Amino acid sequence: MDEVRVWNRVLTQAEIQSGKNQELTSGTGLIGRWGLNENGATAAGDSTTPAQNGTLTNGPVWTPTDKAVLGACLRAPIPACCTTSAQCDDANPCTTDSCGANTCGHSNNTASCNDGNACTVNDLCGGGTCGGTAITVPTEVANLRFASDDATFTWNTATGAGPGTVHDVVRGLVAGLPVGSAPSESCWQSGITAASAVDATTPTPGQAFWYLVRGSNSCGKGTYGWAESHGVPTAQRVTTVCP
Ligand SMILES: [Ca+2]
Ligand SMILES: [Ca+2]
Repeated sequence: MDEVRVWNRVLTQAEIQSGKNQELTSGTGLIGRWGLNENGATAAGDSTTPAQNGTLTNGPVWTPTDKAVLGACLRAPIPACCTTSAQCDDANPCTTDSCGANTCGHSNNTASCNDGNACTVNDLCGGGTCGGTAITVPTEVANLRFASDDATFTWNTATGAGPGTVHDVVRGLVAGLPVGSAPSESCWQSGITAASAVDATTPTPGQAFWYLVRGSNSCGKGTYGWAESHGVPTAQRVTTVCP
């Protein structure tokens, strides 16, 4: 038992709800109130005026964890019953949680969020759930070509890969072909956003460089493409020099 109160008037529903988890030491019409916070002895003090203190008999045990704390419920909360907005947290970032008239409310918001899906981007809240725009693992980069300066090369960025797509460029020596077999291969550029690069390095006489580009995004890493024989794709080119 705690917070015993006697009133000389009928309380409104709103008054009952707002005061049920509070310590009320005084109030209009509150003619007796025993907070039972003494922690021992035999007196139960009345906080109203004039005080009519009580006497405890039969040795009642005072339990600290049962003490009412202002504005907080120490017992398991009654579902949808609250005194603060924090008590209404539904663990859903796409709803804004609030407490009004001791009742929890949840309204949908449009906050940025994370839907936990690496194959969606620009995740946003809508209708109480989090979702994003679907992207795919980048397709093969096409049309790798050199400009007339013999140093600048460009390619068509992978379609459907969405914002945030970057590129890896592998360079190797022609003498070290096929792809994936020679120590002369290196991850020449990694994670570049542009669909172009400039390599001013000149191979030694009698040598030539080859280049491969792949797309990469949060959904996955694209392919370096396939070797071809008479226009027919054969084995996929695999090299592990780029992370
Ligand atoms: Ca929420
Ligand atoms: Ca996502």
